[in-house]
Formats: sequence, structure tokens, C-alpha cells
Amino acid sequence: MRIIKYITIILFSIVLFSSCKKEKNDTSSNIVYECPMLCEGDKTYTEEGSCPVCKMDLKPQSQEISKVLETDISESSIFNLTSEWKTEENKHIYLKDLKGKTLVMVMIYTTCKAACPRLVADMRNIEAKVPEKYNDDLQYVLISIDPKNDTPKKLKEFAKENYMDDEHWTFLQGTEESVREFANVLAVKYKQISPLDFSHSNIISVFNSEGELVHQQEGLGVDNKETVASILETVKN
Ligand SMILES: [Cu+2]
Repeated sequence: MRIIKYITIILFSIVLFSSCKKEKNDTSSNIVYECPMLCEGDKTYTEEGSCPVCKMDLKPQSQEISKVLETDISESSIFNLTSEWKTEENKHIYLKDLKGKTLVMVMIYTTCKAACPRLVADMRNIEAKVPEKYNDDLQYVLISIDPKNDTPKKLKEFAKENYMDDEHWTFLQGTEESVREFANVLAVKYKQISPLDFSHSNIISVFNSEGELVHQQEGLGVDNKETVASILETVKN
């Protein structure tokens, strides 16, 4: 009887010991998490959570996972954003529907009397410098920071008034949340200062056909030579 008791104790300790060991092995596999948009560069976290910059869920940093995504959408692509938008034609789209084209993006609102008319002029100047033959492979996208007022109908009117109603121009209305999320990705800051006015950054961003950021210009009426060069380089690739 005593022997059986001892054997039981020994067996029990072995099981206990090996399960402890297993647990230890699991935690020592060192999973680290990072922002899928790499908002903070190489910064990693030891626990799950959301990026303090763009608020997207942190993704485990693992070579296996990035390999899988490589064939589809890269981790730093804006096509990972799952928000739904409405175009000036009242069409529902996701950002990943723009995949395959070089994207030139800016955030504006249609009632702006100060900076936005100049930002729109900058977009048109850039567009004018890019040969027309590339228009099919390009999309110029204007995202409203005032989704409450900038309805598809308003955006369509604005597009027409500004001679931006060709196929290669797109205007987007999101929700307050999706606009804020996208602004964080573009590093655009904006703030409503009165019912009809926002203060905002003036940034034009260029993305390649995979939705990865390749260039940004900041300011109004700045020399757009580099931006045009980056568009041409991206669209030819
Ligand atoms: Cu403005």
C-alpha cells in the first residue's frame, strides 16, 4: 500500500513538474506586438492592445504572419483599415477597393475659406504636372474632415465647381471615427473650432498601389516637384 502511495506521489510530482515546465516554455516564446501601420516605427509591445497613435489593434510581430500577409496586404498598408466610405457618387467603398492605383490623398472640407481652397489648388497643380496617360493608374482622393456636412451630394457639387469630377478624382465621406482614424494614419491633425470651421494640417500624401505611404508634402503652395517625382516613380513601377 505504502509503495503505491509513493509511486502516486512521484507520478503526480512529475506531471506537475512537466506542466510547469511547459507553461514556462510558452511564456518564453516572447511574442511581441506592434502597430500594423508602424506608427511608432520599430516600437514593440509585450502585451496586446491598441496603437496610441492610430488606435488600430496591435498585431503580433512574427515572421510567419508577415510572410502570409506579404502575398495579400502588407502590414503598413492603409488597405488594412476596414472602415466603409461613401464617394461623391454615393457609392459605398472600402479603402482596399483603391488597391492597384497610385493614390494622392488630402484631407479637406468643402466650406473651408482659408487653407482648403489652396490645398485643392495644390492637388490640381500636381495633377496637371502628371502626364494624362497615367490617369488610369492614379486616383486623387479628397477625404472630408467634416463628414456631418460634406454629404456625397455636397462633395459632388464641390467636385464639379472645381473641375474635379473626372474618373481619377474621388471624394470620400466617412464617419467621425473613420475620419479620425485615417487622419491619424496620415499624421493629419484637425480640430473643429466653430460649427463651420476646422483648423487642420495641410498634408498631401502619396501611396503606392499596395497602399503603402511613399511621400508626403506639408504646407500650402509648396514646391511640388518632389511630390510629382514620387508619383511618377510610383506609377511607373
Ligand atoms: Cu481648410
